[in-house]
Amino acid sequence: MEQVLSRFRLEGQPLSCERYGEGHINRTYLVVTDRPRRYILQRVSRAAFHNIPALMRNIEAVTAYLARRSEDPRASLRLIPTAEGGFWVQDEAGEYWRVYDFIEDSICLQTPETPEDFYQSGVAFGSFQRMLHDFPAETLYETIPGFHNTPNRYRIFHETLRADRLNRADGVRKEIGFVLAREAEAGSLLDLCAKGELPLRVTHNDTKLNNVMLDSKTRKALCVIDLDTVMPGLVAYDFGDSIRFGASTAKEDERDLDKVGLDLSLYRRFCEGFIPACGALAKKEIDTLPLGAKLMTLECGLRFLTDYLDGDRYFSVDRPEHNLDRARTQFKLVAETERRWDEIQQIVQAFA
Ligand code: ADP
Ligand code: GN1
Ligand code: MG
Repeated sequence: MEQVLSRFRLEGQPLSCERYGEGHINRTYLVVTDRPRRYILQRVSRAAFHNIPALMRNIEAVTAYLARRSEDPRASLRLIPTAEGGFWVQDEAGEYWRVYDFIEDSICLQTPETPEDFYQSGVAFGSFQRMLHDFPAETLYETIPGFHNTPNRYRIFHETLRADRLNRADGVRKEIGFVLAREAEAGSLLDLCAKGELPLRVTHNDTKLNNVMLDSKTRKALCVIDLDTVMPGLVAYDFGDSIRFGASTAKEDERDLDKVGLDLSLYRRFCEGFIPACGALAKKEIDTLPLGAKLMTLECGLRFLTDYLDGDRYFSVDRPEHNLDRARTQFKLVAETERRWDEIQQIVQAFA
């Protein structure tokens, strides 16, 4: 790690470098130096991303674009240049590394402590989308092709189920039945997009609450992080993924499913932050937000279940059934979404 760090233009000498945060994809370290400056060092996941130099070009372009739009240096991620020029290095094992400035005086939450926190994350992700409204989307490389293409996620699921490498399928027949019963709906957002009824925008695509930083003093939205999946997408993806994670009454990997439900007051509070911050959304876009929340939750559960069947090769896990526990919380949330569909429609339609 020392060798990797020495290739970046850091201020001061690194004193420590320790694992940090709760992301499921990259390997993140906090670097403390002998100056006041601290940094985030990340090893970018090669399991998730297949062209990391192109991914880094996206992030360079997006962060530079955002930095020009705000005077607050903490309002956008800042990449640290390398001694060789550029913003990433590759080590002898072929791993790719990057360094960001640590965003000081900020907090990153795993669950909202108050409805206001969730509202602020809505403001952050909505503003992010609005600020990128004029960004030249065609210059962005698609870091994970078909990232939110739910029918394609089903195709991968079927392949993985057929292979059943670890003979885990028999133990999860109920979960398999749950996803199969909902396969017909999977393409509904993409169909509307293909018919020209929903516009493609530049979206974040991974809008979990722990991908946004709040100011620790004011608790206002500060900065959106984790830009690996910024790609053209639908507004319903960003709305949906936020709701999936933040409007749940339990953590994503809660084992006691009785604790997992939808908090509709949080759902409403997120709408209040996100929808106005996006700027002008078409009526059809607003109408499809609840569907986005349902599909993003179903898709995420499907991805966790697929990874469980595949031997946990994509998402980081801390225990053998971690991905299965995660899949189950998502399916419980989908079932709750179906049960409370009319109430949800009422909440969202107030913004149409
Ligand atoms: P992953 O793709 O694995 O989720 P993230 O980029 O989201 O990786 O980083 C993981 C965690 O590290 C975040 O949830 C956040 O807590 C922390 N983090 C990342 N970048 C910064 C930063 N620039 N400043 C402060 N904390 C950060
Ligand atoms: C991953 O990287 P992280 O932890 O913010 C994943 C998301 C999932 C999420 C589930 C690139 O997000 O798509 O929704 O886990 N990111 C990628 O918690 O696959
Ligand atoms: Mg993250």
